[in-house]
Amino acid sequence: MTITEHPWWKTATVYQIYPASFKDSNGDGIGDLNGILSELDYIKSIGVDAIWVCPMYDSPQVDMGYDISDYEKVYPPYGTVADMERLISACHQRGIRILLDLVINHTSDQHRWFQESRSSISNPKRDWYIWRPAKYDSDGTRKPPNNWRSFFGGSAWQWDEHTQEYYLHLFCAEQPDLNWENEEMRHALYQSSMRFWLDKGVDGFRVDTVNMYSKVPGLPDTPVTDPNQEWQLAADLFCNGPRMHEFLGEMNAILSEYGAMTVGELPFTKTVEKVLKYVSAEARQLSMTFQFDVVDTGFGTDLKYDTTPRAWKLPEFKDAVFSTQRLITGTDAWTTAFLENHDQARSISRFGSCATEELRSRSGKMLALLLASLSGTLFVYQGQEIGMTNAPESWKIEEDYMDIESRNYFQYVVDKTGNDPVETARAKAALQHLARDHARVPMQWDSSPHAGFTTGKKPWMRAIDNYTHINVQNQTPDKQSVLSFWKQMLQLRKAHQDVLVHGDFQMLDRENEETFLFLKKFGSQRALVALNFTEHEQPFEVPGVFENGNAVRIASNYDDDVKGPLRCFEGRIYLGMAA
Ligand code: ISL
Ligand code: CA
Repeated sequence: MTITEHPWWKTATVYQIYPASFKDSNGDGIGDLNGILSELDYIKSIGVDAIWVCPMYDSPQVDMGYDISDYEKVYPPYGTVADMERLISACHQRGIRILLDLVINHTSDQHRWFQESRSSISNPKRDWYIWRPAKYDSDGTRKPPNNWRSFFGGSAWQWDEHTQEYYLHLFCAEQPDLNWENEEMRHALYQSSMRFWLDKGVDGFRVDTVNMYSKVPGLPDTPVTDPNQEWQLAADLFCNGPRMHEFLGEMNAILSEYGAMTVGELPFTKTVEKVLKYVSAEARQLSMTFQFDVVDTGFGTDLKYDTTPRAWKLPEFKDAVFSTQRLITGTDAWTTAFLENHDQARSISRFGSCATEELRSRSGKMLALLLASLSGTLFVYQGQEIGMTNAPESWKIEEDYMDIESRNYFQYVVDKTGNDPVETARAKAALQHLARDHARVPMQWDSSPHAGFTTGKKPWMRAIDNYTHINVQNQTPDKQSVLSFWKQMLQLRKAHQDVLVHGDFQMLDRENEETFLFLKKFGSQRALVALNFTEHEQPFEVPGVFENGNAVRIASNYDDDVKGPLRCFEGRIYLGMAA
């Protein structure tokens, strides 16, 4: 099959699993592969086609497994390679495809390649990572080679006493960046990280930070955008570098031997022309990418958490959706739809409301309806299907938040402001709204202690107390639950896949700050989607987009088919033919 005919992944819904927090099978408080295996029938029952398992490789877990010390081993608390083989075949038996997370911009500093690389300047693997001599100030103070900031705060360079040079780490110091300029490294990496698992039958990869492998030659300073900070965000210099497409071409040659699909994470890439170079079928680079436009809504411009809760207006959100949807209009490219993953706070807390149980359920269904009607491959994150929420304000950053990004940011604000109460309270509010931690809590299975995630005494991360009423066991038999609604929406999406999955997106009410109306078009088919993003009734009339004004309401998060105003967080889909 050529890539331009319909491969399986275009109409697929992918369910993302965070191994540490999905299900603990042996009571040690850490989720594991056998836990995933035990819930495959549940996953199948949602109506998804594939799972994406976040890194389950051996790792010191400084960044929750995105710091890999051995691509060919499993982190022992999660299980073994044999458990992975069982999981792969159990998925396939059920007709579920399985994607792994490909993290190859960096390894852990505990990977044997880095251990060798740092052992001496003349080691054959020295050049497998990015080493540079120090710079010195006029007064002789040692300085890193450039002014780049790491994503987790501080300089992106770490001084190595032993060999008296710096190495580059775009993420934490325990995640040294691989040197993709070194061909020998690249081929060893493809073998260990890709072929090893493709040979075991995995169906593809979610590719971590896929646009950072090629950096601008010479690694120059970036212009100072924030004079108050010593280290600057240098995304333009380490994203989408000159050799990116050559490297992806090499990878694609291997991936296509196996017919594997890829979904690459594409941060800091906003222009359509740049994105298309990664996702057009003809370019043969990646099957699709994750654009950050939608999930970045409300983030601080320089530092993600330098913001306040809900610092966005609906037109911005709509523009962000449009920028990802438009990728497929008049092109041979493909796109994705998602509102959550392990790096994002919960979508109901960000874009809906959890002020009451009624609002949580209503807005959660409205967001499900939105996602089900967007074009591209749909990704659902564990817990999203039951409408899980952010952790409450009572949680303490220092005790209950576990993520290195959250903790480092909070410490940065404390240090920078001398523990100013107003500034630290603002930082806390931003984290309560946007931290990655909210997605990483234990999955809420039932109302038993720790949400039924573990039979042990203590999960690695605290469960959110609302598990007593928000859980899989409650929602499964309840026809009105968020879970039941998700199941209906995924079926509906399949039943109308031409217009819902493949259709062209047209925005209808960009300036409106309360409602979101858009049209999906496929041939002469039309689907109108109307969403109320507020608790209050909003005026609405079906616009004149349908032939003879004939349209059938095919979905809503309210039972009765009312034509007039949109009620509290109401969402509707109407189907008809073009006027
Ligand atoms: O960090 C960012 C902004 O704050 C993003 O732009 C970042 O590039 C992106 O989220 C990368 O995330 C991935 O790689 C990280 C890991 O911590 C994340 O969990 C993973 O999804 C490092 O491997
Ligand atoms: Ca376990």
